[in-house]
Amino acid sequence: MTDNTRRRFLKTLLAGGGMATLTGCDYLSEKPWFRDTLAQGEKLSDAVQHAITPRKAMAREFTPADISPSFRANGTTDPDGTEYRGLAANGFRDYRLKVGGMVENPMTLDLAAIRALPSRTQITRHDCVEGWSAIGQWTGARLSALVEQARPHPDARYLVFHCADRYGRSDSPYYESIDMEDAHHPQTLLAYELNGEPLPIANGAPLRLRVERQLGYKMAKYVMAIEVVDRFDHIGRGKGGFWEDRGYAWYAGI
Ligand SMILES: Nc1nc2c(c(=O)[nH]1)N[C@H]1C(S)=C(S)[C@@H](COP(=O)(O)O)O[C@H]1N2
Ligand SMILES: [Mo]
Repeated sequence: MTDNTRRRFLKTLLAGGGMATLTGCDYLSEKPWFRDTLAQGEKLSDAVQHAITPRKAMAREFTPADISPSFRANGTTDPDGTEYRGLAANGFRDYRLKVGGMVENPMTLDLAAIRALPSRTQITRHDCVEGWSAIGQWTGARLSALVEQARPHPDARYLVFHCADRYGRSDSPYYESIDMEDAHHPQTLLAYELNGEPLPIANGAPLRLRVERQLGYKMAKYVMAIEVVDRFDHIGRGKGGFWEDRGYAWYAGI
């Protein structure tokens, strides 16, 4: 195949609902010509990126011996809002996670209810876009279990995570979003423990997202509410997340 044919092939996939053809099919990423095309830095749409990345694959997991001596904290490390301060002062006893938007069953859950959900523990590497990584052990509720309880409408597409903090001096709270496929990935957690201890405030207490196959900025800390939506162009500045609104990619696959 010549470069031009390849390019036309990709365009046809994009135009013709090619997602359906590719979904669940990873063979393309194994073809050298296709990898070359990627390496040339072609501007592929998120849809094609998603289709060729084996999204259902598991992120690498590590052993206890690999855990970083200290897990670096980044971004907000101590939210200063009065509501959050009050919750923290009381050991998050009054914390409630709200789950709403396009769901049949809106929910308000305290930490006991979240801890009662099916859980998972995993040792993974966190990669920040700024160029550092840390390995930690995360325990949390499987997001898929929570989503199933909430019963999303059939046309719901994304989960938006609304956080307690305003990063830096921003006038808008931190937020993030992921799609239903990542929400159902077995390693996607609402984590409440780091290295076997309750999640420290610096790392997002009482609850933070782990979406292990993406970069650190996707992993919303201080999650207060989850909104199920079919689009996010009306939230924040419309790009699906605090850093996305400031130029970062929405899909930050690693
Ligand atoms: N609410 C909130 N979540 C956030 C951030 C933030 O500033 N506020 N920073 C993000 C970034 S850039 C990274 S790398 C990770 C850092 O997580 P850590 O503090 O546990 O290392 O949190 C992400 N989630
Ligand atoms: Mo980051």
